[in-house]
Amino acid sequence: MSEERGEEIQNLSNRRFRRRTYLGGLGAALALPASAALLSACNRLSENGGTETKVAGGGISASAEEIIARRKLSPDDVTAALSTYLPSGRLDDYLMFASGGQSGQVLVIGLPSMRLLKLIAVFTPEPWQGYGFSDDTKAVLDEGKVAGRSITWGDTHHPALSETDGDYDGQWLFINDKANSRLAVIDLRDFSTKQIVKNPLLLSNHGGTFVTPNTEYVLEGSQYGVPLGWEYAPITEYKEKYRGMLTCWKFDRQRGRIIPEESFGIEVPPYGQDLADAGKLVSDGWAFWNSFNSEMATGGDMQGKPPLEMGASQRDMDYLHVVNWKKAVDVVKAGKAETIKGFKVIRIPTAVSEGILYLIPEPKSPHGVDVTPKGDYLVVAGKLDPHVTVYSFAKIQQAIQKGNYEKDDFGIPILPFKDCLEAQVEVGLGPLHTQFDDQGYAYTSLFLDSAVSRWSLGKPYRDDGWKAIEKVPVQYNVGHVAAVTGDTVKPLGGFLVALNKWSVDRFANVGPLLPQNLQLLDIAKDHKMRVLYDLPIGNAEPHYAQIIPRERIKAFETYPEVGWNTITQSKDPNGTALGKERIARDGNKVEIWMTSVRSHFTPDLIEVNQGDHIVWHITNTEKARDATHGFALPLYNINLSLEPGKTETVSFVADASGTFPFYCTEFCSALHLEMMGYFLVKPSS
Ligand code: CUK
Ligand code: CUA
Repeated sequence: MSEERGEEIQNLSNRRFRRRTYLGGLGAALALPASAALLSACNRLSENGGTETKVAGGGISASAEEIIARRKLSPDDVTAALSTYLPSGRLDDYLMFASGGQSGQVLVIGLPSMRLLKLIAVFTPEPWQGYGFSDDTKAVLDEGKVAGRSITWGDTHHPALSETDGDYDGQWLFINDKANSRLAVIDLRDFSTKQIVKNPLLLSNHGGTFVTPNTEYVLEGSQYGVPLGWEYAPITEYKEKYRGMLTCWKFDRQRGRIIPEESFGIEVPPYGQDLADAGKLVSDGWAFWNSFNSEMATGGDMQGKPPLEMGASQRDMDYLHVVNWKKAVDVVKAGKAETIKGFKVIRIPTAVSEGILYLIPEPKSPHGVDVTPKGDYLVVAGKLDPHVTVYSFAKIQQAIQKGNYEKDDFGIPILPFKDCLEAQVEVGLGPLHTQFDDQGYAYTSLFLDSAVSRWSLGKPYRDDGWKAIEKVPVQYNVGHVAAVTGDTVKPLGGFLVALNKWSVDRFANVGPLLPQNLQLLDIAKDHKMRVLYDLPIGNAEPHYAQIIPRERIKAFETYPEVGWNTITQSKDPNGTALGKERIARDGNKVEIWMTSVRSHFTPDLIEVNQGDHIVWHITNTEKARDATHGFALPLYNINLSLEPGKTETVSFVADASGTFPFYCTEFCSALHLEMMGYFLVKPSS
């Protein structure tokens, strides 16, 4: 840009900045609740001057006042907009990793702007990332096969960022697939999925993924009971044969992989285990799962029995499962686990005799259990009870020591409710999930009230005791809430996102299947909570999310070296440097080492015979940030993403003869359209 032109723009923007703003007199007239600082700043600006400003192009620019009037914005709308707006080029302070629900993906959303930054493909093939098209990513998806069958979707619920000392370290992300009891490992160096593990004994999970404070284990609780290994058993044998299982998956940080051989399960009754949380600090070594069907209802509504959900809501109490996972690790090491279908399982009697498993009554059909930042209390929210119930970890330990407990039908000790209870706080209708801030407040979603409750934790968090403070409506039917690092030992507060199930009237009508509504709330300490922004999610139902400060994520800008294998995160033996491209034939196997760089593929002309086995390596030799190429091959259903430095391999049989123009699918350069070549397959006869 010339200096002259630069100055011109500078002057223009100064003039615009000084322009009269709406708040000058309007504020007083409307008795704005907008902050006084904002008002006076705006007043100062307006005193300095400003009439309407001519802008380039000859039009009159609208003043802030005019925009507000034209768009019918209330003062609250204006402060909300100012709280979330990011000028182009300015970066969000936080990243939110939200589950992608039925899409089988993870959504990455910037806060406070609430802009969608990325979709991470996890359980579902995804063309933009070439996920499920290259040999390596196909192999990752194949790890998730169930009894040899490819599953092409996932129901992701609970993302878990890896933790060091109970706080997010920004290195790894885990997420569960509720539908098929699977887990995935995502590497945050490149935001891509590296591993899927299938639980060999279960078909559904829910209370996962949750990590232990140093990510030693990734926890996964089953939801719907089945015989372990899911072989057929008559429903009349539910109590005898059906079971739940709490699985501790060993995570090896060095290898960046879950190690199934070092993982194990703890057998539990078929009580419909639900959400979970790992203990931390004083409760490190323990983990907690709710359950909602201690009645062991099995439905049969057409056989004259109560419908399942009624059967499952008959008792006043269900059971919180209290698990000493550290002791369980020792018990497995001592050889006291059984092996079922190749997987180690601690059976119920062993879990009981070793002091690994306890139950505590909890109010009817609970959903979330959340451990407070110091690890000293557990907050359980019962969907059918307007209170949150707070258990003291110290009291639980005392009750265990005391030892005079009843047992359930499976011989598991039931600790007396009253002995473990610290407080109950009436927060509103349908409480589900709780997060925490840096002020000693807790935030609980209220599904039935469509609201978020802010309530205060008692000592040692706050002196005002356990009590409800305020509620703010959200739109509508909130499931989880996520606050900044809101489930760690150091919650930062400031923002909270309500992940709402229904959006009803919030967005333009796009037909009967409506988007979800993720709402950003300002929960700063100095004022009442308020909703700032609505983000429609139009591809699935997110459940849980976690929010981490942006600077904790140290992702690659480009891959570290040209010829990089993104699964091994090291040099790929088939990485190809410029000038080293080649095609080799060995019998009917044709191997291609190709490079891509703006704006060509080398080689750009390949001829093979019908029936040849093709092994095609492509290395993007670009070093510039964002210089991604794509690779599309028609008919053969191939689309790759080649980020700078990446090497991908795709293997297939050239079983269809013909003339196949391959091309780059990323608009990478002025000659992008010319970035193509021909793959000719000569008919065999
Ligand atoms: S569940 Cu979805 S709102 Cu899977 Cu965490 Cu509670
Ligand atoms: Cu490379 Cu377009």
